[in-house]
Amino acid sequence: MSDFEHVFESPPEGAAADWTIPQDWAAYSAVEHGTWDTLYGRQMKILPGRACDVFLQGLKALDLNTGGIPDFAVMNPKLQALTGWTVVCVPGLVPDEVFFDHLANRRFPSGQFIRKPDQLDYLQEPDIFHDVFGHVPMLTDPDFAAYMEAYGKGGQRAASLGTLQNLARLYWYTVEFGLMEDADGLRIYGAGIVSSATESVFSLEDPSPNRLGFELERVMRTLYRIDDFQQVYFVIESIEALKAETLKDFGPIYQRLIGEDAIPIEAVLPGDRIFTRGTQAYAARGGRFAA
Ligand code: HBI
Ligand code: FE
Repeated sequence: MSDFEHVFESPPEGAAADWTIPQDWAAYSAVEHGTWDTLYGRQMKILPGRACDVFLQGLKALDLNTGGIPDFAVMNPKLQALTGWTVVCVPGLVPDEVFFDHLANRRFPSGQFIRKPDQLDYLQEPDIFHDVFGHVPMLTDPDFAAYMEAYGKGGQRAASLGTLQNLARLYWYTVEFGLMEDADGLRIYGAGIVSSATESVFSLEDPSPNRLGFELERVMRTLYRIDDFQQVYFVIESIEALKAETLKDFGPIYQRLIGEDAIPIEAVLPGDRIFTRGTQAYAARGGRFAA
């Protein structure tokens, strides 16, 4: 059993074998469309100058601000023409192997529901705002599109090798909470950050978290937290460089990782490239949006 309202153990009634459900766009209420507009407007006050160019250009290319929740029948042809990806609806979190199979086939599973008006700032499960606003703009980039497909294929393999936790950390610290260095400084590309008003600012500007150069095996060993702002962000050089890393054979990497201890979240190690050595003051105050 699960605490989350939208998690099921097998496809719920009305879902296909691959867990997809119709978007049923006509059924969203005015309040639900308004929630999208509120969240979209709020992020667009924050993200210029903070989100990376690829994200901002992808958002524009997909035209996700036509009023209310995007209709996938309208959005998907645009995305598919750019990188061959499409977005499908699922009821909520789906089992790992189902998730990986969708990604390996360039289908991004999005929650069908949108958060309630009293959950604008925080919810633990991915809703359509996190999934579409957060993830889909990056999928317009050919290198990022290839990275996500490779992740899906790698997931299928990691599951059979028992190294899923290593791969899940890579996803967490790139796709969800990644930063990138561009000519003007650090920029956000992670979906968990760009879809959060508070973490969009915290991730770049708060003195608390460490900001360290991305190194594949280092990241694969680093623990993470799912319930609060991150204590460490990893900075990639470029999406191309990230893609190149994942085209490596992970087999020998996994072999090395098997004997290694996990790295604590707040650790700064001798080999780390340090952008910011964080004070960790936010976490020390007890976190969870402490003032
Ligand atoms: N399901 N809908 C959905 N979205 C996710 O991001 C997701 C998932 N199932 C599993 C999962 N993520 C992760 O556990 C994998 O990345 C390991
Ligand atoms: Fe996500």
